[in-house]
Amino acid sequence: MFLFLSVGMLCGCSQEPDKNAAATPGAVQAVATDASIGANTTMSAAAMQTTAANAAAVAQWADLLEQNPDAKVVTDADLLKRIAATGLPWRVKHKSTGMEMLLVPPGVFVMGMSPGDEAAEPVEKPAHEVTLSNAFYLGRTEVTQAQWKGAMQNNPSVHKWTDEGLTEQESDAKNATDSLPVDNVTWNECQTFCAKTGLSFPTAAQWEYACRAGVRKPTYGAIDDVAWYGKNSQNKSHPVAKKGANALGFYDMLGNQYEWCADYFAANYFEQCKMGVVDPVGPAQSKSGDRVSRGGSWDSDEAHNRASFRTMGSPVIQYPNNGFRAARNP
Ligand SMILES: [Ca+2]
Repeated sequence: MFLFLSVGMLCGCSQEPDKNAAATPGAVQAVATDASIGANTTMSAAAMQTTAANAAAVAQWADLLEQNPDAKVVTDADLLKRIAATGLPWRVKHKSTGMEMLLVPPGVFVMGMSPGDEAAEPVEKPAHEVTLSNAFYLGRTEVTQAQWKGAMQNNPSVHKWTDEGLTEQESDAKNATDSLPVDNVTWNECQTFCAKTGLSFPTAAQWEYACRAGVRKPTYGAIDDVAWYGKNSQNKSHPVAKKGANALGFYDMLGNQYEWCADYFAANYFEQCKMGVVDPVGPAQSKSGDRVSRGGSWDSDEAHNRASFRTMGSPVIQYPNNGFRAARNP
């Protein structure tokens, strides 16, 4: 079992920076508060002009599930208002993959270290204001093995366990692992998936905004309630959407699989952003082409399963603890 541990994977501990190296007394930190999160829900005239066209454009690639946000799912009242203000459909089903996607409204948030978060590492500092100008859609769950197989006709995942005691071959034959998140997929392979399906990676800023869903704490709920991580995962990934969702309705933003983002990784990138940034897309390049990965995983400890934690991986290496979540512009 778990042969993957010996075949070149980077486990959570080796993929991630040494958290013991994070103790940097006096490191520059911008103190962020919930009050600093913008609350402007007024749509500009230009935005109103394009909303109808955007809604029509959404119908080209997605089927409508629910037009208006459900207050039982979007539990943050401000975000609920912002979603409604876009005029765009809230919950849709991506036609080519069957993926359920939720609208994330434009807004302003504080990215990086949460106030008082002693686990924050230098790469999470300084916290800084980020404006996201445009609404976007994001997968309600990590990309599943079923969705991957449908688009790619293969399944590189190493996690194929079920509760039914099946062999891997039997499990494949019965599609018993379809609801597990895909893992062991390189950033480049995920890019191919996106190209085939008309989807994209979220930027790291979009990812963190969606993960926080208005929360300026390290996690959006008690860790055991919202995440499969080292202490509760039994050393494996789990079917998506079994833990509690965040205030936008997204599952497993923390834990289960790490999630690739679009951005190149640079350890000091937040220094460049500290005066505030609009629609950041990350540094222009990185040392080895490394890409950002977010959210922690089934094999990482609590300190890595935080909204601001960010790490990186090679775009050509498969990591059994790394999958992704797809995004799409309206
Ligand atoms: Ca995840």
